[in-house]
Amino acid sequence: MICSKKMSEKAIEVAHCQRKLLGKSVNTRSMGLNALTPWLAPIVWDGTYDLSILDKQHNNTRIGLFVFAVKKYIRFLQQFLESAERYFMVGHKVTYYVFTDKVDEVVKPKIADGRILQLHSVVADQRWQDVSMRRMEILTVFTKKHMPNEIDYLVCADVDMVFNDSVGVEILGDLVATIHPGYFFTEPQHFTYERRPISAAYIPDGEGDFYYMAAFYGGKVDEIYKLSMACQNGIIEDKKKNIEAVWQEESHLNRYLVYNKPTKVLSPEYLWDTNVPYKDLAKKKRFVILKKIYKEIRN
Ligand code: 5GW
Ligand code: MN
Repeated sequence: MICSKKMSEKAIEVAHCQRKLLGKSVNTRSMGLNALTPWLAPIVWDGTYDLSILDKQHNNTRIGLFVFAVKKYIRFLQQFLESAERYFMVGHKVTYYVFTDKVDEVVKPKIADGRILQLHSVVADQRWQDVSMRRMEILTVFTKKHMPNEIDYLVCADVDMVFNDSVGVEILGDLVATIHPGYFFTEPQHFTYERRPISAAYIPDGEGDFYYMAAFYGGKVDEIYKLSMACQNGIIEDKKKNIEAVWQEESHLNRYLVYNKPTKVLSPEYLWDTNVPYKDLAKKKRFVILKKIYKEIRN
């Protein structure tokens, strides 16, 4: 009798600790280590989900992967697509939306059945800052016009990356963003948000939850339409004032996500940087940032 009472007390205590782990941490620096955000969105880590259940739920789901490869970044495209064929949404219906200024130079990888490669021509902006911002403009057009009939969810990715482990339907949600691996343990007041009130990307001190990286985010097509419109409008407003947000479209993305909380947050497993010092943080390094040789790539 006494023994079983003790046992149940122990069980209650353990359950309480587990809930604490899931809930809001008092220490904002380690908030990303949780499995839930304070607004009850899951933070996706390996081991927090059962993929066989999710795969069945997404039996008929159509997924788009949006990627830009203009100018010298076209050199990353082949490896990007080949790694996506190995690891990205394997067994599901996938459409690649590739935007490049040199459609003829694209080396098409072998694409599995049920997967489609769309190549689109896009102008190459002179300034690199404009290249990454141009993605938002193209996103507004495609999420409005073409994608609603073709796919259910869209995932947007940088091309200077490689898939290195499975990335599946566990990442799908209405609005999904990934924690920047470099700001994982950073206090919110030190996030590199746009801090000038004159910019449309402005985030006041005291607001904001995570610093998200613009290299991997996604959601339902209509949600990405709303997101890209908001970011694009912000970029245009700033241009009219002759200013540019500190991290271009990433600043506008972060602003949007402060006031439109993502319904799912991806842990740094989904944006791994081999320069990050705490190597054991991510069991799986699913989508890895390639080191750039700046002199070669920047122009
Ligand atoms: C080139 C030089 C400097 C910055 C960006 C570019 C560039 C980016 C380009 O010449 N061509 C191009 O297609 N991009 C696209 O924008 C790629 O999809 C790239 O992954 C994305 C964001 O630019 P990144 O990867 O240089 O940005 P960070 O934040 O990863 O350094
Ligand atoms: Mn990048």
